[in-house]
Amino acid sequence: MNVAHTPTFCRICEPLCGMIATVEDGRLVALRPDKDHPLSAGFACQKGIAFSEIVNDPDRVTTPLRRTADGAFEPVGWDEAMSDIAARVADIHRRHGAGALAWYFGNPGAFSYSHALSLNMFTTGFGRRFHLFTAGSQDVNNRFVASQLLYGSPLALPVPDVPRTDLLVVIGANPVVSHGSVLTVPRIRDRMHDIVKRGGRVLVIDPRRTETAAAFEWLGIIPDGDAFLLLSLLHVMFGENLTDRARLARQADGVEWLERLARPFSPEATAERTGIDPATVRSLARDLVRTERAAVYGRVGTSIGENGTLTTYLLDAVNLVAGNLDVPGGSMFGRFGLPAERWLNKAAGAMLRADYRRRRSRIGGFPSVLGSQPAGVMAKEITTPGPGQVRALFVSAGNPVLSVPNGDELEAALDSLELMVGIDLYVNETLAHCHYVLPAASMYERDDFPLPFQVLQPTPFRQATEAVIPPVGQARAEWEIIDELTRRLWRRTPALTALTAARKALSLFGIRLTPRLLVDAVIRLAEGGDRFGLRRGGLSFKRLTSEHPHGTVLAPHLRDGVLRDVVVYRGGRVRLRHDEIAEEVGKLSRRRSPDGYPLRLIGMREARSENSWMHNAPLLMRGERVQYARMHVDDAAERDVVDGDIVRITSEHGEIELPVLVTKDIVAGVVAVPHGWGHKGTARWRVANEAGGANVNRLMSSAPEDIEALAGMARLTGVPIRVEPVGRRAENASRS
Ligand SMILES: Nc1nc2c(c(=O)[nH]1)N[C@H]1C(S)=C(S)[C@@H](COP(=O)(O)OP(=O)(O)OC[C@H]3O[C@@H](n4cnc5c(=O)[nH]c(N)nc54)[C@H](O)[C@@H]3O)O[C@H]1N2
Ligand SMILES: Nc1nc2c(c(=O)[nH]1)N[C@H]1C(S)=C(S)[C@@H](COP(=O)(O)OP(=O)(O)OC[C@H]3O[C@@H](n4cnc5c(=O)[nH]c(N)nc54)[C@H](O)[C@@H]3O)O[C@H]1N2
Ligand code: SF4
Ligand SMILES: [Mo]
Repeated sequence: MNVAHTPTFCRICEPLCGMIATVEDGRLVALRPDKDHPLSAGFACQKGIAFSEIVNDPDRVTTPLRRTADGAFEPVGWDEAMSDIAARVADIHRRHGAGALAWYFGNPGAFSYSHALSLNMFTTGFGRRFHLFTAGSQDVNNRFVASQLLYGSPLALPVPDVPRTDLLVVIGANPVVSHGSVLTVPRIRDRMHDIVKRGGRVLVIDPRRTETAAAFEWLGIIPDGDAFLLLSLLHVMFGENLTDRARLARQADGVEWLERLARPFSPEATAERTGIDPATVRSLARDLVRTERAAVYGRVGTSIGENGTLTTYLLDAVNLVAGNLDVPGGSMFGRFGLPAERWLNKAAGAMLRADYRRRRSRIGGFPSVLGSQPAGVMAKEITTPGPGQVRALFVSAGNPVLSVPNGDELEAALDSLELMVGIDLYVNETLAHCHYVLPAASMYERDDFPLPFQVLQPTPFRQATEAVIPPVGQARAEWEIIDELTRRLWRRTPALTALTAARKALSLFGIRLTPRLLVDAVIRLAEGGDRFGLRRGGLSFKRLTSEHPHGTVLAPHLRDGVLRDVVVYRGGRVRLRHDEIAEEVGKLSRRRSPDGYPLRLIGMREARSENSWMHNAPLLMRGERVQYARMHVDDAAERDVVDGDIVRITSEHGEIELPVLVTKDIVAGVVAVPHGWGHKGTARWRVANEAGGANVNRLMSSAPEDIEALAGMARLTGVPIRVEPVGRRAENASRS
């Protein structure tokens, strides 16, 4: 038997932990944490280790599948599938134009440079009318829009300097479970404990006493109260004259405007909206300014509320005003270190800003964020007649039926499509509606370089990997599928024709225009790269995999004082004043609380789930895991509910039933329910289907007026609900 132990890295979530893959005769049989990885240093979580079960899952799709008349799937050859798909796309395009075509790009797609780059070229080829939807409108798109407003580019993303900070304020994130997001810090839990060990603090502001809050300090907050809290922090920093005004004037324009904006929001005035004692807010404001190295960090919890772009803007504003932006231990910017990076940022920023202003979604008129539209309106884009109505939809690496608001509406809409094609490891709840399901190579079956995460690392680090095993069955990497589709459709648009011509021209010189060629160029031109031979011993994709299989640290820390390079506005100064922001602040006082829904729903992530897609791995489902709704003891007592009882949770938009766990570790009036459950995919997702549970997003609204205006983000937290008991559960509740 041929056995190899190959260093590589996990790409389920953002720390990208180093892994050793045990490969026997071309089969991935085990994964273990890589002790020689400079940063993850022998850490991997349960999901990462269980991934060999996903690779070898008997329920996995390993041949192309075609839906038959009776709704079942039958295997079909690649060529037959691709020629029918291409013919049908061509036909729909000829009859209705590019506005009839759409693609939903899910979360795991962001972890594959080749998938992301090839899709980008493909959709660009079809022009501005092509509909691109991504998981970003349920996750992070307001982070991009806040950056665009403040720094002039959606790609300027600040990260907390976790290795050096002495006060980390975590708002609406749970890194002990999530392992960090829009922030690549392997072993983040240990790194946070280091802060405390060196005499610092980690304060977690969250409606639930999360696993992170329990390990550090917890400050409870009323869901969606963050904008009020952050405005109050600014109010105190300005009002008590804590800020270094000379420094602020050097870094930003519009400081007086921001000061006026925050003036009405004293901690006393906002206490009712945050549930936080004014004295606590005042002392936090002072600490943030007076602690030499302090940073405020927010994530999903601050993004998916009613005014997430405003909240995200305010997180950065607090860091700026406290003197914590672009300084060691504060909120810092990573860079690729490309030649002329400032110029490239400027060009990209200007292009994306223009796209944001010009390109609007047909339904709801939402601006385009990195070329995408809100997935919340995808169902209506499919069902609303007129030019631009979606008739053909591709879904790669996504499960929007479970991940976007109002999955029922989306499911019904999917059945009206002329063509639906999925590219995935599984036939999930969404792909069950496809005409064709194409088998994707998993992360260990493709080469990789984590392109978007390079600038999100407080410790600049590079690692690349070749495929560890060949694709299982007939699976293919997404870029190859997209490449093949392009080859079959190249006469459709001038841009695709040009792409194909460029490809042919290069092939004359023996060069294949692939995503690999592009990413290799980025590695070689970026910091530490070989600059195509100009820098001896520098990095390339090849050199990374052959000479640094465990990865290599480029520098111990990020450089500070780079604001002028990162901000693409004239003078490199942060721009605080925006009418859009003032409008969002105006909306805060007009928030609606419907009668009859006294409680607020929030989400939570679980250590052994990854959104909707790892519930078929037996290792992760051990101990009969159950999806629970967690509610406060007082709220439970009031409704005569005890542990294990089944309750009905009703919002204005839908209802679900779940067993309850009663807890003191949540702010009273709040109920927490994890998303990604409620599986009912095809018979293939056997373990997941048996796990039961409910799709919490049935409670969420997909009405355009409920979608956040500036970034098209779904509202998935702070949703008004009521809870009533419907029955006792026979067996004892087991904690998941
Ligand atoms: N184990 C595991 N890890 C994951 C994932 C997973 O599903 N499972 N998913 C991955 C993905 S796709 C992402 S984007 C990241 C997300 O990474 P995180 O954002 O760190 O993870 P969440 O658990 O979503 O954290 C959001 C927190 O916000 C809190 N919250 C909810 N509403 C509010 C509010 O109004 N205000 C405040 N202050 N807090 C609020 C919630 O209680 C929760 O603790 O995690 C990634 N990692
Ligand atoms: N209520 C509520 N809803 C939420 C959230 C929340 O906090 N609360 N979080 C939101 C967030 S942050 C996110 S990111 C979204 C996620 O939403 P989606 O991205 O729509 O869904 P996932 O559940 O991540 O499904 C990923 C799919 O990709 C497949 N897959 C895995 N690896 C690969 C691969 O290499 N190639 C291909 N082609 N397929 C692959 C999996 O089998 C799975 O079917 O959910 C969002 N929805
Ligand atoms: S924390 Fe777990 S899932 Fe995330 S990268 Fe590391 S091993 Fe993979
Ligand atoms: Mo996400």
